[in-house]
Amino acid sequence: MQRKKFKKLVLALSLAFVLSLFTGVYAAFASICFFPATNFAVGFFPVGVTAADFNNDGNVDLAATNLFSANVSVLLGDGTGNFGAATNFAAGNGPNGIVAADFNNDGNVDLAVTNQFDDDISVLLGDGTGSFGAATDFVVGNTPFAIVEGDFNNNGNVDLAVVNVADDDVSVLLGDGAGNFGAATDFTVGNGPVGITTADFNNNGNADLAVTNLIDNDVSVLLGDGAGNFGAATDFAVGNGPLGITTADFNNNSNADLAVTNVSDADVSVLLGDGAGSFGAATDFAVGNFPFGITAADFKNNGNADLAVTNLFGADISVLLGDGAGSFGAATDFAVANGPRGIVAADFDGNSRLDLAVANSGSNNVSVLLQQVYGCSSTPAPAADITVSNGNNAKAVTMTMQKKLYDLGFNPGPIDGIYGPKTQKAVLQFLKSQDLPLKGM
Ligand SMILES: [Ca+2]
Ligand SMILES: [Ca+2]
Ligand SMILES: [Ca+2]
Ligand SMILES: [Ca+2]
Repeated sequence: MQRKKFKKLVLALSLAFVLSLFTGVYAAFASICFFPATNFAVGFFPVGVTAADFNNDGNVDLAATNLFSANVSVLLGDGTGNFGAATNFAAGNGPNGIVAADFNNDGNVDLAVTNQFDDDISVLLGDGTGSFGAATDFVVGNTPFAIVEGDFNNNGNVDLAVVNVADDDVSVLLGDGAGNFGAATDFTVGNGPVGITTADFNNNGNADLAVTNLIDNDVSVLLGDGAGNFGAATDFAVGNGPLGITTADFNNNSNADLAVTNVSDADVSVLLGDGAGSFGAATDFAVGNFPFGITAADFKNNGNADLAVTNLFGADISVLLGDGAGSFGAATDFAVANGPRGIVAADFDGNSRLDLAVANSGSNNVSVLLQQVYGCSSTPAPAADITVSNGNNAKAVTMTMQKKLYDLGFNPGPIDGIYGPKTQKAVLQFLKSQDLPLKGM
């Protein structure tokens, strides 16, 4: 009897505690904050960055291309947002774009980088311990810049597509699933292609390509035929100096959309897709000085895709929260180091909130920015007065808590008002993610 009473009390206290934290979270929901950047040294002039688990320990790792040291730096994550010292693996001359995927279907993540000064790409096969074999190079066009991976011929093997700045085309290389790639097939785009992304823009099950043309101030969209070929480019106007490009569904209508950084306009152009391969007129959203890299991710875990942009001359990044209708709120800027270019979103500290990593070309390091779950407060909000002492409203309160846990990405089991093992587990995971004491639970 005593024990039962004690358990009830503990539950009541726990509920009050957890709900007060949620109050704090929701009060700050309209904003986003990251803890100050932690910088990790890499090679000379890092430009590209990608994230994946290279040593199969469940923690997200980083890889960055060092343009002037002809190598790739790999930093293994410890799952708390920290990274070990960089290990460097040789690539070609001028490694720039980088992509991580499993090219030889052995379950270990591999890397491919564009060698801007060699007119080829280097493929480095991962061994699953965080190490990589010697690079194998495959010829592409003149001055390859950005790179994407996808299955362009629908055979289950990862393929690659690269923009060649000096050739005004895209090289597509089909993978054999054993780590090798066939000869490049080139597809014409606009003038000065620098950025590339892939999605199924016409909803026919075949991957398509979209490319930023820096000189033409537009985006070329090439529809894939599912056999590794692409149709003629259709161009869509954006702002001045389009460079970075990413894709996501910004208005939640299941059609892939595009977002592009315009370096000369200090803004981002968003183009909403019609699901048939066409796009509406660009809507522009202001960001920082010389916006370069861009990534789309749902930072708020609210189902709406957001954007994060590196501002090359601003030494900062701009984050724009999406409203799920294709529009974005005002940019919030976060300091990084000098010359930020590549950017990638991933959950580095395992709290189900997406963080960011940025390659700082002028500082020879990578900035890691961990997202604050409490919005812009570094400490939890003070406890709110929520009373569940009599048990009268415990069910409703528990249901509210379960729903909020669910919304935040923790699985509380059925939202039924019953504080069962699954709900308790979710509460514990939530508390742990906040570095909060588990005493009394
Ligand atoms: Ca790892
Ligand atoms: Ca592999
Ligand atoms: Ca398609
Ligand atoms: Ca859409």
